[in-house]
Amino acid sequence: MRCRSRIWALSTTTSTSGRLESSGRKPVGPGARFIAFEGVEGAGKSTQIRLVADALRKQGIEPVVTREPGGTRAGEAIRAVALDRDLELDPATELLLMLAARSVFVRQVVRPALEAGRIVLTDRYELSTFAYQGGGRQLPLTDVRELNQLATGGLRPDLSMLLDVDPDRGLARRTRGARDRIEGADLDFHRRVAQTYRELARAEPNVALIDGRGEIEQVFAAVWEALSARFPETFAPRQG
Ligand code: Z5A
Repeated sequence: MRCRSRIWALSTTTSTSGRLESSGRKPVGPGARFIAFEGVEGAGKSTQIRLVADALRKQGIEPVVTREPGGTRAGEAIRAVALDRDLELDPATELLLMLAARSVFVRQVVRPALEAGRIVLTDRYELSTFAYQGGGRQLPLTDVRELNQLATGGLRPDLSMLLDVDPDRGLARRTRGARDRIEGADLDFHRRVAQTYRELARAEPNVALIDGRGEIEQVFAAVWEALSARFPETFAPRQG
């Protein structure tokens, strides 16, 4: 089992309310929130992001909905390479591709949106890298974190919603066609990813662990409750 101290290593926190201002970058706008949705394949991230975005729109708030790897033209091009099942990529190359996509994503999408006071909902961010390339591919987490720090400039989500489902259940939910390069890895890989996510949920700050096994509406209620517990001014508690 991966030891907790490795998970903690180099864990610095710079959420939107943190060091952005003190590091000399433009301050984030009022109301800015950076929220990541995380979990194994089929955990329900895209579904829950759609529901949260719809609920925000009903409150008159238009969130920035995006994903990783991707979210920018360069990032989508990198995604196509990273997930191409006809390519043989070693773990370090895979890591560097994910982080190249993140670097441009942070600079072109996330920071400008936060500076404009927007809510950013992203399908995956740095916990994916810790779980997939650290846990799944078994690259040293200290290296993964150090390189991630370079890619993000230290920008961390205000909250990561970790939708917890067993990988078997997640993979069984999939409805798309052929598996991509990472989806196609063996079940042990996906189990290591899920296990690392659970360890991260215990060790990292600002992670909400959500039971993703229930019906979609049930999971959404838990997601919204976690968001409104943390940001009641933005995610109004639901009635009834
Ligand atoms: N990756 C990485 O290795 N390192 C990194 O740093 C980053 C990414 C950033 C990107 O895949 C791949 O990149 C991913 C990790 C790797 N590879 N894997 N495996 P992605 O994020 O684009 O796609 P995904 O997450 O792997 O798969 P997904 O299918 O999009 O998962 P999802 O968004 O969590 O699920 P969903 O689309 O919301 O739901 C899937 C189906 O389940 C759909 O039919 C839903 O209607 C259904 N569903 C959703 N919720 C429920 C519930 N609660 N009950 C029943 N059915 C449900």
